[in-house]
Parts: sequence; structure tokens; C-alpha cells
Amino acid sequence: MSAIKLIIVGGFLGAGKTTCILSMAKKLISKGKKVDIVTNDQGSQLVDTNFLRSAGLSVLEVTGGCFCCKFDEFVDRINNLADSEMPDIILAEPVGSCTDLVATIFRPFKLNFASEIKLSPLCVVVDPRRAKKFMLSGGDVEFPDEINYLFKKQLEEADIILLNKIDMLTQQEVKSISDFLKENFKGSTVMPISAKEETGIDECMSVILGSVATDRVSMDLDYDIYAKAEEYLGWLNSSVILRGSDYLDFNQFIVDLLKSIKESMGAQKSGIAHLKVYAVSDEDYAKASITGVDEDIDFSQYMKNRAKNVSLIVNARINIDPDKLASHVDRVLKDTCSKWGIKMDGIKTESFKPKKPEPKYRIK
Ligand SMILES: Nc1nc2c(ncn2[C@@H]2O[C@H](COP(=O)(O)OP(=O)(O)O)[C@@H](O)[C@H]2O)c(=O)[nH]1
Ligand SMILES: [Mg+2]
Repeated sequence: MSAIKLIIVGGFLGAGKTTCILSMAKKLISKGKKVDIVTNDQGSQLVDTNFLRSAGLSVLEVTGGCFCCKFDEFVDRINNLADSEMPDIILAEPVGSCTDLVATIFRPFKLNFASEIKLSPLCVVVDPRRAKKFMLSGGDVEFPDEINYLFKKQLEEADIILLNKIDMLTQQEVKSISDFLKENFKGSTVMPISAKEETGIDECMSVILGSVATDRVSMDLDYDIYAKAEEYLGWLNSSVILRGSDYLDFNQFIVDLLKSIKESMGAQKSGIAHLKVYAVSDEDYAKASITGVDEDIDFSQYMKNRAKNVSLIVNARINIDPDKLASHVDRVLKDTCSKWGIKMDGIKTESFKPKKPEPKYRIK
């Protein structure tokens, strides 16, 4: 059996990793490849896993910690997929607040599984709006320095930087941000794409599949600053069944809910890294996100029909104390449901700060 290709698609929260993975998977499947996916989160009840499964993909997840801290579980999922699905390619999405992947994932894989797994170049997806803030003022003022440090470090170790969301940019902006990234991250190839509109994906897939991960020395990283960056973010994963008294427009419900959470966070001056919602009723589903307090709500998928009952998942990664985050989201959810005459059933919520990263391996 030939080795499975493992493509790791990292990058900051909300950069477009999941969208990118979906669009890469679609391209690869259309070319006859067998593709599976592994998602990853600090908690459970994941929007990304459900969204990708609804899109028809085969997905396993590592929950409760990042790939590097749960390395054995990551290997387990890959083995499970290898045995049950026999994929040609596995696409894996690490947590968006995770970095140091060369030392904690790439090198351990090369050392232990070189014959079974061929690692493709490390892809790091970047949101041009964050890249622009970094270019103009050295970081995002919504976030503390430690988070900006983490953002920079994620880019520093990329083999390929995927400058995403170019559908939102002028050609001049694409050029100036690409030039800036090339100048500042000299070891990386910069490729402009729109994961959403599937632009540039063929080009980047041919580069990714035509090469292997470079065997570069892993970067210097201050784990105290890294841990602090992760600690600033409040994490919330919540799931609930919503029962309408009639058939309702849940797309509009999601807009109301996200708008109200965004307003509530804006009032606290809390930077939103990623706030996302998935709703499903039978085969019909929606996914929508907000990736900054100044950003609009963006739907990756709308529900096609009105529905009476839906399962809803909310995932939030916001610069706020997690208990406060939970009480804000809980209040907004209750208020929005009451406005819509919706009954809530079986709500499950977890909110926390990620623990200090303690990778199983860290090979310099
Ligand atoms: N306009 C635009 N939006 C995108 C693109 N890629 C992702 N998005 C949106 O950005 C948000 C975050 O995307 P997601 O893939 O969930 O980010 P992740 O947290 O990095 O996995 C979603 O609302 C996506 O629809 C893109 O190429 N263009
Ligand atoms: Mg994602």
C-alpha cells in the first residue's frame, strides 16, 4: 500500500481553514482521489465537524486539546481512517490558536511514521484583513500583543501561506499584502486563493501535491507568550435543540442571534476571533460566522427551507473571560428564542480557557 498523504491546513481562528479544506476536498474528489478529514478542537460539539459531514465528507475529530498535546489520538484517528476508508489523502485542521506544528507534529511524524504517512508542505491560511492590520500597524488592536505574536509565529513556520478571501480584495490589495508576506516570511511560498469561491485552489493543490514538507529547523517559540495568547481567549461550545411553534426562517434567526452576541461582545470591548453557528434540520443545514467585531455575518451555507425543529451548535472564541462569555451567550440565546417563540431543549454548554500547551513531542 502506498503512503497516505497528510495535508495540514493551519492558521488563525476564522482565517478560512475549514472552507479551504472543503474546497480542496471537493477538487481532489472530483479528480478521483479518496479524501478524509480530521478536525480538532479544545472542546467538543464542533461546528466544523458537523458542517463538513453535512457536505458529505468523512470526518473524524480530536477533541479536548490540540493535535500536538493529543498526538496519540491524532495518530489513532489517522490509523482508523487508514483501516476503514483507505484514503489517498487526509486533510487535517489544527486548532486555530495552535502553532509550533513543525516541532510538535511534522518532526514526530517523520521520525515515527515516515513509511506510512507522507507529510505535504505545511499550509497556513491567512485572513487578509488580519494580515493588513499586521502590515499597517504590526498587529490587531482588538487583541493583546501575545495573540499578535501567535498570529505571526503561525505564519513564520508555513511552507505555503494561503492568502485567503481574495474575493474581498482589489488586485492592488492582493499584490501589496502578498508582497508584504513574501518579504516578511521569506521561507514561505505565498499563494492567493478564495476558498469560498474556489479560486486558486487548483494551483495550490498542484504545488501541495507536487512537493513534500521542507525539513527545516523548527522555529524559536516562547511558550510562555504562546500560553498567554491562548489563555486570553474564552472558548465556548454549546449545543441545543430549538423547537419552533411553527415553520420558521432559521437563517434569519441565526442573523438575529449572531448580531446580538456581536453587540453584547462589542459593549464589553471584547475582540471576536471566531463566532460560528451550525443549524441542522434533517438534510437541510446552515453555517454562519463572524470573524471580528467590525465584520459582517457571513453564511457558508443557508438553510433551503423553513423548519420547525433544528439542532443548533454555537462555537465562540472571544477575548473575554469564559464564564462571562457563557452568561452573555446564554442570555442572548434565551432572549432571541423568546422573541421568536422558540422553546429550547437539552442545552449543553462548555466554556473554558485553553490549558497551557504541553505537546507530547517537541523536536527541534
Ligand atoms: N469572502 C470569503 N469568505 C471566506 C473565504 N473563506 C472562508 N470565508 C469565511 O470566513 C469565515 C471563517 O471560515 P472558516 O473556514 O470557518 O475558518 P476557520 O476558523 O479558519 O476554519 C466563514 O464565514 C467563511 O465563509 C473566502 O475565500 N472568501
Ligand atoms: Mg475551522
